[in-house]
Amino acid sequence: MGIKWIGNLGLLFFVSASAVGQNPNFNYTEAKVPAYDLPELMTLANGRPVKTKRQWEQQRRPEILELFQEHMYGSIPGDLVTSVRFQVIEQGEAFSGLGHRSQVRVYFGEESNSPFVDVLIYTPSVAGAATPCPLFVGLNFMGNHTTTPEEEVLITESWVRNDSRIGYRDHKASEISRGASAKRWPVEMIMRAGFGVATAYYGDIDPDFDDGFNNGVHQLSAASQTRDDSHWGSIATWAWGLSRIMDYLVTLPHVDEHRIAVLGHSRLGKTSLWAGASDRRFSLVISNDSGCGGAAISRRRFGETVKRINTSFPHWFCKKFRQYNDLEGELPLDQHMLIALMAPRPVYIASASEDLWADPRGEFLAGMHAAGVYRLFGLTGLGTNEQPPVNTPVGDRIGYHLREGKHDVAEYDWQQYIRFAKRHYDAR
Ligand code: GTR
Repeated sequence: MGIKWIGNLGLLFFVSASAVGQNPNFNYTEAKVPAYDLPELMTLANGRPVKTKRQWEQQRRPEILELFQEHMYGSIPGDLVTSVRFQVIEQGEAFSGLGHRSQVRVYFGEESNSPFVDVLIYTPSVAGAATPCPLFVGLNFMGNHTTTPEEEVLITESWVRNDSRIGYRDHKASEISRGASAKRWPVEMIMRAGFGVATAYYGDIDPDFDDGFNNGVHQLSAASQTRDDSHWGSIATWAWGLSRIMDYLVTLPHVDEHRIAVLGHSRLGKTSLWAGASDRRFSLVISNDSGCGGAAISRRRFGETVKRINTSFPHWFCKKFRQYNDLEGELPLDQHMLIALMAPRPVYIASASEDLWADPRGEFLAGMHAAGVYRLFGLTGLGTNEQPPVNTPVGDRIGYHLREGKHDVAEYDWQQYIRFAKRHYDAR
């Protein structure tokens, strides 16, 4: 806590926690984390212990998946129309021959006016790159053209958040934002490492505002628009969109369908975790600073809380999740169970030291408490119960690092994801 003297107004006031840019009305002190008991990961609803892979796969895993569907992310409405079709819109050589670029429209439906998501795909043609190649796929926040300087990349016509710094007005994207988030998508570095990368704008799937659930993929389901207590929120729609993108990626001869990793940052890290839990075709799952509703243990009430996230973003989760505002202890689940749903696949959890809002320690602990399931498979999870210091990656089948710095996706993060993915994919 600091004290600030405001010139000759003679006013003294307190500036708390803002040294790290955090909301001062929330807890950032480890000593103030309430005592809590996590729901048992390795005990069936009928009270029996889970002792075999088979019990996990056939009983406990489906139980946990259902808990997350019912109480948190929501379930896919039964009347959702699920057909997809694909159209290649543009392709060519990328980054002076380093790789190949293609832009593909994935339509959610047969009709010409079906909603669609545009997917930008880069695959490497550098010497030594394997064909078919492993690939990272993840959604982006501002449109595909912001992830790259390449001028062929289409500008989204979907709703965007207004932002005068990048010329986003009247919820329309602009040319001046081209490449604005390229630092988060080091495509050249990724391709040099032998990986492909695919991305799509999350707002193509479902615009990120509380809009009564009429647009995006909600048009494909009448039930989705009236929303039962347990029908999906936006995070689940984005995750579903990632699976439809996956439907296309697995058709590509130059991409290895068994080596496709899903990743996401922040709200899109919550999304990559839910996508990985719901769709096991994603063979490796990465959460970058996903925080509350992602990798962080909700019961810790450290930084962002369940009540706060449901209040600021009432459209992200199912309505039932609101019942747990200020009542995290009543949740029949916590986020270590979400991490466990990835097993036995490799999963990576990344935090940043100044990102207290996302509760780095809570993110580490979720990985730690998921280890029991990996042990069933004869695998080591994090392999440690100590959160490591900054810039010191740890872990075996569950990877973790605490990057020094802010809430962001940095080159350092990507270096670790590439290293982790290489280690697991090359071992096959
Ligand atoms: C914040 C939100 C976080 C995180 C972040 C983001 O406002 O509180 O849960 O999702 O947005 O997605 O950038």
